[in-house]
Amino acid sequence: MIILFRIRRWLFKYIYHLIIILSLPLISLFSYNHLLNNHYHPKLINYTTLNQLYINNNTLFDNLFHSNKITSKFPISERSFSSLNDDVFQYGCRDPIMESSKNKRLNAAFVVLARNTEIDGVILSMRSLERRFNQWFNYPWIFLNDEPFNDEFKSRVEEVSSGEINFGLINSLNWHFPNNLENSPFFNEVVENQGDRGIMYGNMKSYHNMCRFYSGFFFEHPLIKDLEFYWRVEPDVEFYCDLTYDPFLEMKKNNKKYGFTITIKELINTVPNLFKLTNKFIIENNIKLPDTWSLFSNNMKFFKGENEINYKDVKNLDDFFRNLIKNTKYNYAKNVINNNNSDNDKQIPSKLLSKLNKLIINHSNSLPKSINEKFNDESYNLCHFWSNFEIASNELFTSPQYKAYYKFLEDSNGFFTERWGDAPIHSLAAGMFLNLSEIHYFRDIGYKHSTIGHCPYNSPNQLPYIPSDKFKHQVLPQDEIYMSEIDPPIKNPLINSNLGASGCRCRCPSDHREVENSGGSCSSLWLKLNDNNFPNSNSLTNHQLNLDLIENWALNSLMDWINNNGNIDDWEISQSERDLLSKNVI
Ligand SMILES: Nc1nc2c(ncn2[C@@H]2O[C@H](COP(=O)(O)OP(=O)(O)OP(=O)(O)O)[C@@H](O)[C@H]2O)c(=O)[nH]1
Ligand SMILES: *[C@@H]1O[C@H](CO)[C@@H](O)[C@H](O)[C@H]1NC(C)=O
Ligand SMILES: *[C@@H]1O[C@H](CO)[C@@H](O)[C@H](O)[C@H]1NC(C)=O
Ligand SMILES: *[C@@H]1O[C@H](CO)[C@@H](O)[C@H](O)[C@H]1NC(C)=O
Ligand SMILES: *[C@@H]1O[C@H](CO)[C@@H](O)[C@H](O)[C@H]1NC(C)=O
Ligand SMILES: *[C@@H]1O[C@H](CO)[C@@H](O)[C@H](O)[C@H]1NC(C)=O
Ligand SMILES: [Mg+2]
Repeated sequence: MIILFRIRRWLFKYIYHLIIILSLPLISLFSYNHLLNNHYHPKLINYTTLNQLYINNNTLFDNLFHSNKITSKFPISERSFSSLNDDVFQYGCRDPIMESSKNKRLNAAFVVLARNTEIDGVILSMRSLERRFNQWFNYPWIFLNDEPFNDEFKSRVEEVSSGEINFGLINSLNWHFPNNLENSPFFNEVVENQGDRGIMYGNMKSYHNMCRFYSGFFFEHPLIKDLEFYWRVEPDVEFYCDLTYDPFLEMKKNNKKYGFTITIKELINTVPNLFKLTNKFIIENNIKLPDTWSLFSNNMKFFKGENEINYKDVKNLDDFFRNLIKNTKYNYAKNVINNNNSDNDKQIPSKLLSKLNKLIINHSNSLPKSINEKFNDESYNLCHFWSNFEIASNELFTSPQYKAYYKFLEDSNGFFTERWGDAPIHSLAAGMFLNLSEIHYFRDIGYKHSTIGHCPYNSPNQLPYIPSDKFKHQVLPQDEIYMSEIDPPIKNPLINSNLGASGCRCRCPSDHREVENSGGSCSSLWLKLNDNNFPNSNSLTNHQLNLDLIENWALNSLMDWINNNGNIDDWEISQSERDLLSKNVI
């Protein structure tokens, strides 16, 4: 049974990562470079044109931001993320020995939830993090488990850590669902059923326990509850760059409450009702949403009309008109076919009829999945911060508002009837309770979990590596040799200023595929929302589009076209008509 679970789990994981990798765009920056040299190189591009990205005309912001020309010329990984809201704390290296002697450690620690069996993975993560950061800063490690840690686990982590070590047992009440639930046939059936439906980790009871624990309880554990900040670490993760300053200290100085390195889209079948419920919570508690909310929601408030759901992915005016044309053809087909009864005097030519039927089939295939139903004119865009790396303020989660949110979710039973990850829950909480400037993208931290990774370009500002006296040198000699050679720092100052190259002594794997450039990434949305010129949310929601009126106008225009023997495929909305519509209604 266990083996079966493992295989299934492995398969889900494999497929999931395959999907994300396949969605990497074709712009491969590294396609031939890595054959010549094992280092990671950015392509040399004339970045002067990047200045054109700075836009003063708000109405055009999305048009320009999403224009294919710009995105294909400048992959997300080659853009600077610096803005008034957020920027990396350090471009390149500081002297970590000086940093750690000059500043006192904060009340902060690493938090690792793990099983005894995962000791090898835990050691790999610890070696990497000790070598890259903690040898100079000596923050404590806290290990949590639902069972007592064995002696092997305890002694092996001791060999690697330069900081204090603490082991904590998780209260069974916080790990397990309430007894009457967890042992009920209903519980077992819905959990088993998630496996049958192919939901990743859906039928693993322990995975549900883990996600629920990380959503509702870890921050209250006696070893955690008094920490100011924590850094969450998982087994088998790797860090690609040296971190030569204290991230907790910088978070505090800059009033940051939540830090991430990777933001991607969640699998929808794990969270079909999470967003709807969250919206209900927002309404019931009258929560005033900060700018961060836009990072997680498809807002359809702009489009008012019967078919507004069909416009949920519209990003700009061109997109809007493309959708309008598609939907008008569909509306026309639907009308014609519904009226095709015997006493209709006009017979529809069979060729047109089959075309219309195809249109209808195509349309229903492209309809948004009903699983992600909209609520309050919004739906979840599935973005979330990957919580396997998290540097955050514990206060965010011990706050009464977060606790109320957790209780609301717990009462809905979604932690077992669905397979909510703690990542989307932490993220939606950040979306409700933090503004964008309180969130930090640790873009300078190179990080890999499973097959997904982020690795920054090296800044010109490099310093030699000097190990600390406290370093326990548990890194394998060949790894130390590998790390001693760093990726060539960006030399061209023109490139440097636009690229935001921030890495300190990074060495990215030669086959590294940057998650920022993948289709499943939410980095571009983060970049857009944080742009200094991004219009504030009020100016976006004050306008509404009367879709019914526009669709009706378009349908009449199409019918005129066809009555004048126009071919349905050729029907377009002319520029002057577009201008008219934009002027009158938008
Ligand atoms: N003690 C304990 N820890 C667990 C259990 N299940 C998961 N964890 C830990 O919870 C964290 C997340 O679990 P993972 O299995 O890595 O989940 P994931 O990161 O979504 O999936 P992977 O892609 O397999 O890494 C890891 O630190 C695990 O060690 C459990 O049953 N007991
Ligand atoms: C980069 O492009 C700008 C504008 O097109 C041009 O003026 C400049 O000479 C170019 N720089 C280089 C190094 O090619
Ligand atoms: C913004 O763009 C629109 C459309 O191109 C243009 O009509 C308008 O004058 C521009 N406004 C400003 C302030 O540049
Ligand atoms: C429309 O009517 C014609 C003639 O009665 C019939 O052959 C055809 O199958 C009908 N099409 C639909 C979609 O009902
Ligand atoms: C339906 O979709 C297919 C594949 O995307 C496309 O080739 C075809 O032209 C579409 N048909 C119509 C009538 O839109
Ligand atoms: C974000 O929140 C902090 C803390 O509440 C506040 O000090 C800051 O002014 C806010 N910034 C914006 C842009 O709203
Ligand atoms: Mg993991």
